[in-house]
Amino acid sequence: ATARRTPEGGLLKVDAEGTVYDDAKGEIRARFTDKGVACTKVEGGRLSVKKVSKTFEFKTDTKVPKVGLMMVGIGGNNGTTVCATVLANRHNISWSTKTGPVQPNYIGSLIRASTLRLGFDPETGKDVNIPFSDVLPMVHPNDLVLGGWDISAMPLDKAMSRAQVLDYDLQRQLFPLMQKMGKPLPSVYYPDFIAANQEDRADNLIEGTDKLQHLEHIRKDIRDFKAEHGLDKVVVLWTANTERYSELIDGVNDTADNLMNAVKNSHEEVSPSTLFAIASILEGCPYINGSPSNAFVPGCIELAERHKAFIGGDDFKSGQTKLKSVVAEFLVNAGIKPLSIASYNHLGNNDGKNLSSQRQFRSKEISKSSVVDDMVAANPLLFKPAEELNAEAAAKGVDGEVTKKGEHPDHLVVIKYAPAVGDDKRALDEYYSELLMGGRNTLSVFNICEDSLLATPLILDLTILAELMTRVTYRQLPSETASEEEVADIEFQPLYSVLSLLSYMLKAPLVKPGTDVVNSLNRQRNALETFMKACLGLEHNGDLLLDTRVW
Ligand code: NAI
Ligand code: DG6
Repeated sequence: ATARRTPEGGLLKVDAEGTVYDDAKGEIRARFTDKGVACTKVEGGRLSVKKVSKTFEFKTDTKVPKVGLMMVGIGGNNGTTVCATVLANRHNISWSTKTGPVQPNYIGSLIRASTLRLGFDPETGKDVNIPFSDVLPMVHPNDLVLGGWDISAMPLDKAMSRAQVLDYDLQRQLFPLMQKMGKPLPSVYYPDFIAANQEDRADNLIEGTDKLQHLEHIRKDIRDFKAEHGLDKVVVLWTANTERYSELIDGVNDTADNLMNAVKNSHEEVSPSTLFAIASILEGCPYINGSPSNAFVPGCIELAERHKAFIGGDDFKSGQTKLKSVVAEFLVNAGIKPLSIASYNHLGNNDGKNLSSQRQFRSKEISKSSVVDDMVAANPLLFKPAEELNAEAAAKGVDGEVTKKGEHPDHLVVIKYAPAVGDDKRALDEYYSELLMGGRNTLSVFNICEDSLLATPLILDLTILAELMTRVTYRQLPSETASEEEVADIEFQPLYSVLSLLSYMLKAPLVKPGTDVVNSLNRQRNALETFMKACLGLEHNGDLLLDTRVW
């Protein structure tokens, strides 16, 4: 069912003022008014609250292009599992396990395996839910052309076996297809960025040490891949090893120009993941960072803005963290106060081996730790904000600022490498919370994650959504009722470069500088639903369901 195709011409046609289907041009244009509430602090700590709104027109190009997905780290567990999953679905390969036959599918994909509530049936009053993939024209994962780079030269059929993720009976049938994919393209390897224990894998390298030449090499790889397969678009996605953080150095990676100079000078702080980001930006390809590194140094974000290119990151949010963002939000929104969140996991795949090195672990620790920050900050009734803590300290006679961070639960992240469990990561989380009248609550969760099987659908969703977002342009209108003549001169423009709408799939979402990160999984999903409906001129259905509440 998850591999079904949207009926020709789309599943739905919106019949609403302001929504126009232009089949000749291959576009949907839709007006949407974004309504909000502006709250300004006035004297006495009160809030002045005003309704505000902005009207936009979205234009979606409805022609689904031929898309290539180039993965950096294609020979790894995620990379090979993505290839195997797409091939198994494309060729409808089923396989036997000890519990019976299994059909290929895209379970775990928001786009392919989940639905959203579009509205209700006026005859029955019942909800009408449709697959995400049917809302707007999107690439089908079976149609993605796959390729990419790896520092390991192992051919992809053998690399799939090395990963030890998929059942043998499936691997056996996939061998000839994976064999046809050959071996990964050589990549750049700057040993200081990943763990020393990865060195024995690095036998497939772009020659030399000149980073500008490396950049040009990668750009050419993208152009060649596009030409060879007759592609309209390429999405580049980093699913290679977690790198240590690059040092942020003024004059090196703080601006786009400085970053380009740093590449020219082969500066040691330009990481492979940043180099791939630059190459993608310059080739006009969306670039997604699936690992927790700071590939998107400030200069890289500025470069993307300058080229109106699309970037998204960081770090796939697959099992433990997805659940944590839900449980933490549940507790805080229930008015229960988490005092500590202690997360432990052990895993035995190559990712775990790389993360057993301190600097690479630190990158992961940062991304895993940030996920509850906004929920905690949203509830000053439970967690005192920094200003309150500083005021309390001042009242006790302490001079100056004591903290920049408000009250926060202790948050511990431990990762251990245990080769025997392979890709089946064990994740344990303990939420220790304060209850009514001094009570305590302990919630323990044990989760066996099957890491690459959780990450693969995310990789497909990120690719499909990033591509879709390249086909949506917008313009802001002077009013909801502005006439066609009044708006004729307003140009459509692409969305902002940092695709924060991808946050649902990412642990440490990259957002427009200066704006808030939203970690709540529900809010992230709502944002996506609302955006897709807005492209059709539809209001998002809240859960007010007034018809069911009134006579
Ligand atoms: P893996 O270790 O199996 O695969 C990574 C691949 O990248 C390896 O084949 C390695 O040879 C290659 N590589 C390393 N440096 C490279 C470079 N400079 N250029 C090209 N290739 C390079 O790891 P896995 O499990 O596939 O994970 C990949 C990344 O995704 C890691 O950073 C991991 O932390 C991240 N991630 C994985 C999740 C999961 O659930 N599997 C979830 C969240 C993030
Ligand atoms: C151990 O934490 C390895 C990591 O790469 C994770 O498996 C990965 O980041 C997924 O993490 P989570 O928290 O989303 O399950």
